[in-house]
Amino acid sequence: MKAQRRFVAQREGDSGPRPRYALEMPSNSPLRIHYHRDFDGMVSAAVLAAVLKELHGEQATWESVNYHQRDDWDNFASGTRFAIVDFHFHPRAEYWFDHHPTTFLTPELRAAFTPNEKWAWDESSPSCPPMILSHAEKHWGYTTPERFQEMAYWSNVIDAAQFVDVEQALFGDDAALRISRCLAVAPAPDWTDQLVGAMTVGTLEEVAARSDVESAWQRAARNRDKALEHFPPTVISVEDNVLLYDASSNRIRRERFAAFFHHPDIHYSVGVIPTRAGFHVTTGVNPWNPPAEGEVHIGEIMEGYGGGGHRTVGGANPPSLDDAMRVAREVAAVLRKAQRAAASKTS
Ligand SMILES: [Mn+2]
Repeated sequence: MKAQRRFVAQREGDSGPRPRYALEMPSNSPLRIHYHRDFDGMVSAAVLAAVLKELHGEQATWESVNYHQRDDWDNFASGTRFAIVDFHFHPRAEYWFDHHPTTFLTPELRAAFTPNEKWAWDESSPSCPPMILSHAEKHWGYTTPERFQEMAYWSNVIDAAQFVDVEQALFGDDAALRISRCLAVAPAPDWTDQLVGAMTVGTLEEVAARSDVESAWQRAARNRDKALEHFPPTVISVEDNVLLYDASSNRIRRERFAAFFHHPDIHYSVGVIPTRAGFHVTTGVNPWNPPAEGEVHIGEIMEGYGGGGHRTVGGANPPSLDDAMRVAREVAAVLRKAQRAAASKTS
């Protein structure tokens, strides 16, 4: 890709390389890996950095990406050599790996992607690191060390919420789970960059044993306990295996699986939570007690409210709190109706 661009630039120019192009494509600047700031994104960055160093002597740097950087995506990282992992496709990315179905921001970007030696996309992968490792083995002759196999395993568990039970999801103290929980209380925005650096050379146990990780974990665990205490008063109703809650107050601490911890018998939860800009309706199947009958596609239901998602989890951002509560009630009603219909069929 880099070589092609130079070739085009020289043909377009009247004679010799154009300064504009030299600025856009600096050949010997370090590669910067931009990664999604969550556990599997961090592991993805560490894996790619370590692989490229081992195979090519590439001295990459890394920095997390934020969703707001999508706003000017065409000019993202302009004039730099970069890779993107576990985040949106960019045609100027020298290396790109992602597993998100929503990775292409426009149809033009979708059309610009074809799998190649340095780009891969697999929607069926539960997380991003296993994709990078299998790509590196297949295309680049890499041999995956045990510590990266372990990180890839935990990336799948965490990113696809494949926890054995709600207790592991909330209280699991494996090194990967401690690191992942810490991210909610990161002491500084560039803290994850430091942890990625630690992951390029150490095991999960070694990263989790850092004193900054240990003290963040203590704080995160206290927050979890408070959030679990805060949940019961937010519950509006539990009917037909569907729980509806209102956690819109920003004085309430939230924990992703609190509904299933307090009500392990339910099949679905529907709730309203605050966001930075407004309110979010979040809907999900209980991963540890999915409905045997009457299953519906949550993402499709949420699309009807301007949102989206997958079969088992989805959300929408209605314009006001009143709208968010109305949407949550309607979604709960749809789920309850499907549950009642299934129950009457089987009885
Ligand atoms: Mn991710």
